[in-house]
Amino acid sequence: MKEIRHFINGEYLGSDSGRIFDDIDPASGEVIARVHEGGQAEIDAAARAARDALDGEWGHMPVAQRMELLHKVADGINARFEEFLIAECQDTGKPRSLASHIDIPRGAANFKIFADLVKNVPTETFHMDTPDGAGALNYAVRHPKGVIGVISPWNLPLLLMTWKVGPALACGNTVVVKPSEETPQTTALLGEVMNEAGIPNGVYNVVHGFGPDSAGEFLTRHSQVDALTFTGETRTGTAIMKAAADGIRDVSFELGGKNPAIVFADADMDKAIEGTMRSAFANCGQVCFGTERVYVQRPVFDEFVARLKEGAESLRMGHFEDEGVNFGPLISQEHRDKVLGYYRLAEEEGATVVTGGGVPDMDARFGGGAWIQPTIWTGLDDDARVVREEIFGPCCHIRPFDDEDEVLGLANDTEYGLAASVWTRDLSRANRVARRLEAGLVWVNSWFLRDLRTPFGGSKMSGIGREGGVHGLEFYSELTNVCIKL
Ligand code: NAD
Ligand code: 6OD
Repeated sequence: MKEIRHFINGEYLGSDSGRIFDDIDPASGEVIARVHEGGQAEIDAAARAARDALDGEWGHMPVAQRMELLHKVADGINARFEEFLIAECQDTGKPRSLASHIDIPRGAANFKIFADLVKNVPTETFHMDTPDGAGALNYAVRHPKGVIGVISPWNLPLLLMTWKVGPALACGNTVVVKPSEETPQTTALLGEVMNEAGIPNGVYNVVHGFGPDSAGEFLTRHSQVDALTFTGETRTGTAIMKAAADGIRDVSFELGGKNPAIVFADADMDKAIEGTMRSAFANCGQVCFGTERVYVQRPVFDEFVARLKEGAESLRMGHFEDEGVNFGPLISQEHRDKVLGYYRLAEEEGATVVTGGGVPDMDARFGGGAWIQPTIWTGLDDDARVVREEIFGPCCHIRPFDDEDEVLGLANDTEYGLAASVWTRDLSRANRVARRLEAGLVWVNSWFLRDLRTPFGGSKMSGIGREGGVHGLEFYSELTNVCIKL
């Protein structure tokens, strides 16, 4: 049985407490690995290593050399692509096609893109007039913020962790990562790549464990951690923000969503169906900016519902290695219980179940797996809990609308503000609607089309701050303004 240890100061270490937990294959329910659970001692050691690395070689390394090392990390992930792929698919159950097109290549790209960006970002300068006529020159200097605590979720484990670690290291920080307890493998494997690439000890540290009263909470409370970046549930974000208040530490949060898709009658229907299929069902619906509310203009409502149903029923469930599979299990039995609770609630709230609504029949090898049917509902009231609360499963509710103002009111009537997609051939309308949507990301005639140089994040309860491109630099670095009297 595989054993997964912490990665601290360049070494794989067990826990002082000897506490171990299971890493479960969500497709079968079998134990894949045994994981060391970190406590205060491991977080102390990791934070100390990260602080020492800042004061040592890494902190004094010329920028060009740092960037060269980050390119080597990306190359190292690509060189071990298959190993990362299998580890990610085992931990999450996601289809190989998804991990090989998105998770692993993006995991590598996150190091190159941010290294190149930091190398090329200009410095702000202002010349100012002074009474003596000689003037003064102002310029801003960027410094790393220090030790960054990174807390990541299970849905896109390598991608979402490196999306934070890439820019953090590019800006010269060091990190202590607490990956999700559900998906420890790729974060652990990345330690080997860091060593192979020649990243100095203590720059990248990993402590495994849970959230409350475990490695996650201890990391958020540690006095040597200068800032916290977190992706996960809004409720967890609240707890982390309270912890960060001690020491007035900065936070960057990517949280939950209840994202709308708006389909106008003039949309290219094939593309709208294909895009909504992906946004509702890809990764078994476990994508933060996935669609759970679909608004379709009345003239095409019936056609849209019928075609999305047909699409959902044609998804092929199975093991990530099986030919043609494009739909995996949910992450865990616990999460399936939560999603099935919403499936039952939808019926209690009066939904028409267009398709799905339960658990599929799977063959014996998947007996203990967290399988669930892709599900579509219609007919719910706008204040139904199923329409208002994030479910994070492969499901959506479809509702008809008549005009632009009405649909904007419906789409914005949520406490979340992460993402939306708009389907129409009328680009003036697309622009008008996109600008009035209360969301950090709006896709027009597309979904999950991501350029890493663009700002990413949510408004309202979906997050604080923007990462991506130069926007991440604001979080991952401190600015000093130097004013020279000439
Ligand atoms: P989660 O909040 O339960 O856990 C995320 C991480 O936080 C895990 O590593 C967990 O161990 C840790 N954690 C939990 N409680 C903690 C605490 N009190 N202190 C410190 N750490 C703690 O989220 P999840 O179940 O892993 O992921 C699903 C959620 O994440 C969904 O709500 C989804 O919308 C959200 N998400 C958002 C984005 C985004 O970019 N906005 C991306 C992916 C997932
Ligand atoms: O693509 C990204 O950069 C990103 N942060 C994706 C988030 C997906 C959430 O599930």
